[in-house]
Amino acid sequence: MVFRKLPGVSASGMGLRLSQKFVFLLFLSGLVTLCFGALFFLPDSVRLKRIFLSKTETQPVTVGSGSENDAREHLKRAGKEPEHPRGVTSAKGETSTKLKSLIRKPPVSHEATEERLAGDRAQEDLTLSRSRTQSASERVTSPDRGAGSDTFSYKKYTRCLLKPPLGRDGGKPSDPKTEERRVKVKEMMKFAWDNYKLYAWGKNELRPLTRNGHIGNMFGGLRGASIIDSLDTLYIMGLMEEYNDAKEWVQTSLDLNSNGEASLFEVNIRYVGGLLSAYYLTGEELFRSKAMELGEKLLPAFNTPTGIPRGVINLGSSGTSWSWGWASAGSSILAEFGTLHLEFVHLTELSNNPIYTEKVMNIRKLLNKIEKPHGLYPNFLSPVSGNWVQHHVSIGGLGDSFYEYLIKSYLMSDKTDDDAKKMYYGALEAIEANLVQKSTGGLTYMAEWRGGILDHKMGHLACFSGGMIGIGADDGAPDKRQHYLDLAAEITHTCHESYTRSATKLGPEAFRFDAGAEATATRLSDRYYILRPEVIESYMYMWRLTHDPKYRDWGWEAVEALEEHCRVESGFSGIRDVYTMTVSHDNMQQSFFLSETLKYLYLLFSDDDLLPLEDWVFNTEAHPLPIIRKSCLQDEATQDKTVSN
Ligand code: DMJ
Repeated sequence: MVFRKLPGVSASGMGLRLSQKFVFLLFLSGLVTLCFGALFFLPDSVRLKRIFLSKTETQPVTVGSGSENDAREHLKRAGKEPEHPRGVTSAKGETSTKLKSLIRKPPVSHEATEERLAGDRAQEDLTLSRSRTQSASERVTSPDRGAGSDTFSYKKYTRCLLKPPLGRDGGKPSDPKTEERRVKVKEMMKFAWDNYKLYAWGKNELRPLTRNGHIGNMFGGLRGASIIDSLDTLYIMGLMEEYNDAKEWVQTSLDLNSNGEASLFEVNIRYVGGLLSAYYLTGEELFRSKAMELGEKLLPAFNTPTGIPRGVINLGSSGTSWSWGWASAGSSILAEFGTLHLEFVHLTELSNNPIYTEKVMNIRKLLNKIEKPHGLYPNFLSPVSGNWVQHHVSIGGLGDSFYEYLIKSYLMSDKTDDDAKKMYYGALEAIEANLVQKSTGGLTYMAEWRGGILDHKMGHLACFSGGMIGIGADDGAPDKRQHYLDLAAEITHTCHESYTRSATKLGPEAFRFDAGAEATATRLSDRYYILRPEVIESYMYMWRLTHDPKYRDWGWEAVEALEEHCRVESGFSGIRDVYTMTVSHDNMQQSFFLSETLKYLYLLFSDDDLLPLEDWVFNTEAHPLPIIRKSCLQDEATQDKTVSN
């Protein structure tokens, strides 16, 4: 017998019409969604919530000291000496010899490339012209340097630069004294690198006194932080043998399949930033694909009710995320979720996947909308409710690079990102009205704000703000340009004072302007220096903006102090007390020393055409990223398509 289906009648024979069944199913799925959605609004302590939701949405788990600056800040507040975080995770696989033999290429000689370029350059004007046929930047980043590059993304970016990334002669300054200083900085980099290679290869950082490697717990199971952080520094310094070793390590040993718990912020600024900038400088596809792979692993951190990411993420397949255990009420940190924009926008550029930009734009939208006390941005925000958790405002630790990324987002967008511009100048206005102070001795400084009460202290981390205010001086109200340049110079001067007022001529972690103190640390726990870059970073920007020779002299003072007090037999080490000449070393060569401190010093003693600011913005770990010239990039894409057709 053949059963014929009657229209509108269920084949199951339950007697329900198809349309009724559809309505019923719709109702059922609505009910399930509603119940599940309601879980988000339950307090974190409710057991039901913990059963149904992954760690991502439940209460934060303490993971010890968190992101580098914040953890230190936290420890300081607790009145403890900073301790370098320790963590144990599984060791990564060794380089296979087979793979090695496949990728080993003769090292590219920086000098040879430079020589060839010098010949090319004689025939052309290397000023602002961008040639359609073969641009200056394309010649600088020649195929020798970019073997295996993804020609489409890479070429279109390099063609849209106004100047060759490495300048006429690798940025070699014309006056011999400056060149001598630059050579010295390059020697410091080689010394730091060689010792890392000898004693800590593949680990995250070098312990120069005990001559071993440090892994820490900031990067989950990721390894080689010093290698990734050094790639671009080695490249711009022309340390090509070292650069090639680093590149080979990335190819053979950088294992992104780690299962550890990492700081979203630190992985982003050091690893994603380092890989992106290595890609943009060299055109090596390897760096691009590693950056993309890692970027994707960071996305689950944004799975919160507001889209504000949590601070700690498991890089394994679970993708669970947590807030730092020490961050009040499971909050996320302004300087962490506010320091993703530059890298994420570039991840979208290179992948054509809008998701990265959408994630950071969502953060931007929320911050723009939310009410701000006196126009200020507090450091702690709940990723669940989207509200501020505390009213602590700081341009130093916990807040710092959020402000930096606002102005740099604007600059990196070729000055088209008006929201970033508005937010930056709005924030700066509020900072000036509430935080900027003049000491009795006439020093300008940025105090911290605790719900309306000023704490007259400035962290070393806050010293980046001289450079930040400097690079933003041109784009605020036209009548404020000089005012911003003056403010930038004053802050940089104050930070220099914090160095000159110490016995070692290195600056403390935090200095105060109360109880008779003027740019000096009063607490024992604030007296350390861990090879931080911020003061030198501001010297570099102020030099580029003003060409006042004092900034180069101040940078040289820092070099001499680093050599005298931080250089040990097997690398560079931080010191525990900048006020005593019998120094005690902390046995740690931070990866940011290679990525930032030495790079900024090198740039300070180079001509301005080495990584010109017209073309590049530096992420907060000093990794250069190119300005995105949308219309040029579109033209290039059309042109590339026409050619390939
Ligand atoms: C770096 O990792 C970055 O500059 C970050 O924004 C702040 N702290 C360190 C250097 O001090």
